[in-house]
Amino acid sequence: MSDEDDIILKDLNDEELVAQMFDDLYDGLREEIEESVNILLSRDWPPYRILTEALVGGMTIVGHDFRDGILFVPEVLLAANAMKGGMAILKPLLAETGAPRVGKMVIGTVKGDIHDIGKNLVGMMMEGAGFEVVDIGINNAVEKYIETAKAEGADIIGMSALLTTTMPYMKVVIDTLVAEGIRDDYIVLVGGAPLNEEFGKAIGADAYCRDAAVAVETAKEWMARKHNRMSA
Ligand code: B1M
Repeated sequence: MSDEDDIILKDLNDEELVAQMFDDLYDGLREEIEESVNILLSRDWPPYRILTEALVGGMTIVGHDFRDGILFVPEVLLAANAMKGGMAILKPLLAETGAPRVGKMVIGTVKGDIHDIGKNLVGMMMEGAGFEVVDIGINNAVEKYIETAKAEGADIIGMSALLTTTMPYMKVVIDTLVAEGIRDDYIVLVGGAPLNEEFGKAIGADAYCRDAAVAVETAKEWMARKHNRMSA
């Protein structure tokens, strides 16, 4: 039996447990991550804190080593799978605020891009804040965004891109909305690690959202503006 097998997660203090979660995420150990998330919940950690400090924190380390060629796609997939295990436990808790629906968002990752963890997180947080979320998944062509937004009567179109090669596709979607004369029917929010404020402005999005919490705040702000405009 290895040393790893000897660790009793529930015997670790909070700091040790989060450090262990970073290791377990790195090693793609889904069951251990799920157990640790449940332990932190039982210690009254708010779901959002577990998400940001333990799960996103651990994924950041994975990201650095992926960038530096220490980890490769199969390992990162395992880490992503472990992260999703933790997120699945937190999702209903983040969503159970019982707030009235404040708006509807269609969200998806753009064409050519299969990264979905950040998008899922944004969707979860938006649901938790009372938004209705229609998740169209990954690798979305412009038609999918627009058809879904129309069919669902969405207020917001949210786009995610994690690659420098796929982020320009966001402009294709926005340009198509303009060409169809429906740009002003939707609040367009964009996000993803390689983006920034300047890029968001340059492609004609309403706002760039640095993270899921900012996405929620920005969506609320823009929905309030929309309501004010409509009642003016
Ligand atoms: Co990929 N990958 N990956 N990858 N991957 C990155 C993005 C990379 C930065 C790694 C690196 O080199 N350091 C790099 C991109 C480099 C670049 O373009 N500049 C990269 C690469 C190169 C690739 C491949 C090309 C590798 C290859 O095949 N050679 C390939 C591309 C596949 C494709 O999409 N066509 C690839 C594949 C993969 C996996 C499949 C192995 C896996 C994805 C699994 C999955 O998503 N189901 C993967 C992963 C996991 C990563 C890293 C390690 C982690 C991404 C992540 O989930 N972060 C990533 C490194 C990194 O970002 N540090 C990397 C955690 C997540 C919570 O953060 O997604 O940023 P993030 O989301 C945040 C915010 O950005 C924001 O809020 C979220 C929550 O706070 N946000 C939004 C995101 N979307 C939003 C939408 C909004 C609002 C806010 O709308 C309103």
